[in-house]
Amino acid sequence: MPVPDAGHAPPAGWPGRAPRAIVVVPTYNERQNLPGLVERLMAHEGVRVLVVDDRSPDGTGQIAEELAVRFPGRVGVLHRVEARGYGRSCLDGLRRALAEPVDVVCQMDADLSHDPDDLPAIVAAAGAADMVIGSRYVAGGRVVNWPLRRRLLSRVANMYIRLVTRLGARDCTSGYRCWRREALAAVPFDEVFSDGYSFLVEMLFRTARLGQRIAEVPITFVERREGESKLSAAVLVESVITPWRLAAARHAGRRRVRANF
Ligand SMILES: Nc1nc2c(ncn2[C@@H]2O[C@H](COP(=O)(O)OP(=O)(O)OP(=O)(O)O)[C@@H](O)[C@H]2O)c(=O)[nH]1
Ligand SMILES: [Mg+2]
Repeated sequence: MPVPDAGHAPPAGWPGRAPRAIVVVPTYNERQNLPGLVERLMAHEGVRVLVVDDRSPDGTGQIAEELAVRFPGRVGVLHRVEARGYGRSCLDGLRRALAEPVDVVCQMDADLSHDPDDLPAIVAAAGAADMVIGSRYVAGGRVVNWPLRRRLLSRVANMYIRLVTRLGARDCTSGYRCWRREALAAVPFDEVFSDGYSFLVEMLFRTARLGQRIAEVPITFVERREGESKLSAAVLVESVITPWRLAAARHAGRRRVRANF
C-alpha cells in the first residue's frame, strides 16, 4: 500500500485573506547570496524570514543580523551552536517558526536556486493541501544549469526513494516547501533522526504518514552561482540508508510491532 498523498493538486487560494507565512532559510557560508534573497522575499507582503545559521566562517550570521535590523519584525536569526547540519538546522528553524503567529511555515535554500517569486504559488497551494513541495519534476517544473551527472543523480535518487518508501511525490528531495501550521505541528519533531539532506525525505514521509494532503507546484531550480556546495560523504551515506529506515518503520507499523510514526 503506497503512503497516502493527494497527488498533484492545482494551486488554490486562501479564501478571504492573504496567509501569513514564515520562510526558514538554513545558511552555511552564504554571504554573497543571503542579502539578495531576503530583499526579494521582503517584496512579498505578509512574509517573514528566519535565517538559521551554523556559525558560518564567512560571517553570514552577522549579515543576517544586519538584515534583521533593516527589516524589523520581519527577519529573525537563529544562531546554532550544536554540531553543524542541514537537517538539524531546518528542524530547529521549523520548531522556532511554529512559535510565530503564522498560517504557513516554508523552507528554502539561501543560494538562490529557489526563486523567491515562486513562493506565492507555493503558499497559495497550501490553501488546499497540508504540505506543498516546490517541485522540479511535475509538468512545468525545470532545472537550469545542472550538468548531466547531477541531473541523473537527482532523478535516480528520487526513483530510489519512491521505490523504497512508496512515497507518491515526484520530487521528494526538493528543499523548497511549505506546510500549513497544523500539519507541521503534528509531525513528532523529537523522533526525527536525519542530520543531513535526507531530512527532506524523512519529513515528507512523516507528513504523508500522518495522512496529510501533499501537493506539488512546479518550480524552476537554478544551480547556485555563488558559494560552494557542502555535500559530504557522511551525508550521502545517510541519504542512501534513510529510505530503508523509513520503510522498515512502515512495515513495523503495519505489523503493529512498534509504531514509531
Ligand atoms: N545551517 C546550515 N545550513 C546549511 C548546511 N549545509 C548546507 N546549508 C544550507 O542549506 C542550503 C542547501 O545547501 P546547498 O549547499 O546549496 O546544497 P545543494 O543545493 O545540494 O548543493 P549546491 O549544488 O552546491 O547548491 C543552502 O542554503 C546552504 O547554505 C549546514 O550544515 N547548516
Ligand atoms: Mg544549493
